[in-house]
Amino acid sequence: MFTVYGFPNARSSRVVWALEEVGAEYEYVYVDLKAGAGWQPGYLALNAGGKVPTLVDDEFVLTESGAICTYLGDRFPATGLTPPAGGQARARYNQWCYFVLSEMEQPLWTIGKHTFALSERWRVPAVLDTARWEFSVAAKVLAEGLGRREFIAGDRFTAADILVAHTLAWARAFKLPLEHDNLESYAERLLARPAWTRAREREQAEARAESRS
Ligand SMILES: N[C@@H](CCC(=O)N[C@@H](CS)C(=O)NCC(=O)O)C(=O)O
Repeated sequence: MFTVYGFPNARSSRVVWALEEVGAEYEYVYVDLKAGAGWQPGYLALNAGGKVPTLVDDEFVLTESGAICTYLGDRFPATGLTPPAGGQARARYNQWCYFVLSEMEQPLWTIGKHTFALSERWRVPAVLDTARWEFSVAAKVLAEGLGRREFIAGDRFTAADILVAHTLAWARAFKLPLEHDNLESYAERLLARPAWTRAREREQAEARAESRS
């Protein structure tokens, strides 16, 4: 049985999406980041950064959303969520996972941190234009890499699509233009997947349940 620790609209949504795609049963533990639940000693013992997501698979504890999505794909090989390790398809999959987390998510999250996530005393508005430009450069690389294909890392849906589409969903939420028609239609298509809808509903329902208790 898997347990995922999360908070709605955070990077835990990627993991819940992956769990829904592979059809795994899982328990969801709501970590109220706004109330400082990430910094409680019990949670810090699982995730030293006090962040979500964390996945627990029996005794095995794993952090980092990209690593968790890849782990889930490898645990359920028949789903094809990750290409088999050792081949070129897996190398291509890795390429896009690393690209989206280092080149796209970073400028985006810089914008997020310096507009709403950090407390006001740590915000530096002067970085925003640079971060927007960096995001636009990365979006061009992604658009060229995607071309007319349906999925980012080959001819089938993989966890790389989860990481990319979730990042594009954040960009839309931050009102950043994706600037490329193929990225717009990719985001539209991927974010219409039933597993993504179920993941969002599950996280919202868990948060509502927690606020009532
Ligand atoms: N690189 C980590 C980043 C995790 C992360 O920053 N999570 C945010 C929510 S999206 C968080 O928990 N923030 C709480 C905090 O920084 O105190 C991953 O991808 O899992």
